[in-house]
Amino acid sequence: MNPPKPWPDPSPVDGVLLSSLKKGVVEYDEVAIESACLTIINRSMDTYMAIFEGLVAGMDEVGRLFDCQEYFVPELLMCADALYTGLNMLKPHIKHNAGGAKIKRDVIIGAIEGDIHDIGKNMVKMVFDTAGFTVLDMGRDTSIDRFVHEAVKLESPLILVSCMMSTCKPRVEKLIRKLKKDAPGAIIMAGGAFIGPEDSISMGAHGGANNAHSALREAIRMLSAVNKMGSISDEQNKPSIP
Ligand code: B12
Repeated sequence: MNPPKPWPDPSPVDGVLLSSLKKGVVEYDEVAIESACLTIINRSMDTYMAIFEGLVAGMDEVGRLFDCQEYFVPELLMCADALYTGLNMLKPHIKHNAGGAKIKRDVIIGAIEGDIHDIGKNMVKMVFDTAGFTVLDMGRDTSIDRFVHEAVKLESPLILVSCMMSTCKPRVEKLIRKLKKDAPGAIIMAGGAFIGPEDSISMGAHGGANNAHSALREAIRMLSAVNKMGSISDEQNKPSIP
């Protein structure tokens, strides 16, 4: 069963606008996206929902078209540009919610060395930003040394590693080993196309998640446990959310 979405079901009119965003990404139609975004903003619609149910849903469809060889890399690049056009318009209108559990809120995030995919990483970043975390974004193709350097400097932050390429997974495992040695107080989560919560844990991380919202929930659960216990034990080191 999918975890509940953090927004109510859209109204029929909202649904039409979400479909326009989705179609705009799939058809890399930046003009259509701009026009739908303007209407969404003018209607004071939930822009957070619009990003996930419209733009990200469109990119999921693009992934499917790539898998069945209807789309190739040039289309992917244009779809990504279209998605970012919408994201840049909608992001400033997201309502922030910094309330909730009293926990340390320093996060570092990056896509692992060799991986230039950054849409998923940026979605995860946005969700943590919106929840009041201070996020240091190291971007894509981030070296192991940079991850470790920032983790040590920030003293036990939450570390989020994004990896979309199966060929980069061994590098994520190497990074996790190094982080556990050099920044032992940090909580580490890995995620991406081929890294679900169980994979992340079997690679040595403390937790993982299949999407940005679950990542936030899981991170808050682990950070709260650390707050209570002082460190995260193997027993707590289990994903609670699919
Ligand atoms: C768009 C895309 C591209 C774009 C990326 C644009 C950009 N700025 O990111 C471009 C065209 C550049 C690209 C390039 C390539 N790509 Co590409 N790409 C994709 C595609 C279609 C969609 C990815 C995406 O953005 N999804 C939408 C976002 C929102 O979802 P997401 O990334 O999965 O993120 C969510 C979760 O995974 C999770 N998450 C993500 N990070 C993290 C981190 C943590 C800590 C947690 C908890 C969760 C989490 O939360 C996110 C939000 O909910 C995927 C297919 C797919 N189905 O994933 C292929 C895919 C990832 N690409 C693939 C490949 C092979 C390539 C290329 C090698 C192609 C080529 N021949 O050149 C190059 C890679 C170059 C490199 N060195 O990295 C393969 C990888 C296969 C594999 N076995 O590794 C895929 C899976 C396609 C496929 N089915 O073959 N790609």
